[in-house]
Amino acid sequence: MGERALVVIPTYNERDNIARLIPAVLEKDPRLQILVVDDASPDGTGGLVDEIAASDPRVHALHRAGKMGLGTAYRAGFRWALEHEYDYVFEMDADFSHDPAHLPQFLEAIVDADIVLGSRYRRGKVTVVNWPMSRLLLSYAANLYARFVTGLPLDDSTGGFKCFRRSVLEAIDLEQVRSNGYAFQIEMSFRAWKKGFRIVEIPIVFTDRTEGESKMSKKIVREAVWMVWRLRWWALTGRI
Ligand SMILES: Nc1nc2c(ncn2[C@@H]2O[C@H](COP(=O)(O)OP(=O)(O)OP(=O)(O)O)[C@@H](O)[C@H]2O)c(=O)[nH]1
Ligand SMILES: [Mg+2]
Repeated sequence: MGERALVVIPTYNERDNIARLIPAVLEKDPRLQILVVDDASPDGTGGLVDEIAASDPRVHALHRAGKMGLGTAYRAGFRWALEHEYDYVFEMDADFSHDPAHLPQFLEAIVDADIVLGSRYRRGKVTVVNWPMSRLLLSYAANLYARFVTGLPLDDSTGGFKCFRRSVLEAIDLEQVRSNGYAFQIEMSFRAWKKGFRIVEIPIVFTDRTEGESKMSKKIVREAVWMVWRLRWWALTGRI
């Protein structure tokens, strides 16, 4: 049997986006399949994905009872991917900030890596489109801060467009992963880095969402501010 890759896409009220995104992803490579993890979106995203999944065996849906955050959605998706024997597992947003055109580049890079990260700040070059300056500065500063506190040698540790080799997800105890917002991205990469996995960053062009609403909150930022110190402490005390 050939290689298979699962693109895990968490959704909350992304009805219009997901209907366009699914075909755009699937056409990029025959190895790609999709798992949408929907948190009972009030706009009916989950039902729409069920309809698409019913007629396309490459599309799958996982339904959760209510909005429980990005980190737990990904962990549920990762477990599903491991149970169903996928070789590679992607994280991807539903809002077209992550351009499906980059998917083949990830599949190429993962051949020589354990994790491939889509980087918005590769070697100091910013490839973000349409963000207000305030948001760009916050994100860029958050990355400098995370690198300073944790030592994780990445240009973009908070980005959410990534690809994991199956063995990475098997090696990380997903029950132990604590963060749920942007910190989730840092925590996954940090745990993998500490275990000696090879992380490669490829440049991506990140475009701000044009449809649907943002779920970014102060709570998510606050979590990340504290979480990096916790990660550093856990590594120092041998828990990671
Ligand atoms: N299942 C699930 N998905 C979520 C949750 N929160 C956010 N998402 C999805 O996660 C992805 C990223 O969320 P976004 O709202 O785009 O977050 P962001 O990219 O930081 O912010 P904006 O693009 O500015 O809105 C999107 O596909 C969301 O629909 C959640 O609690 N549960
Ligand atoms: Mg977004």
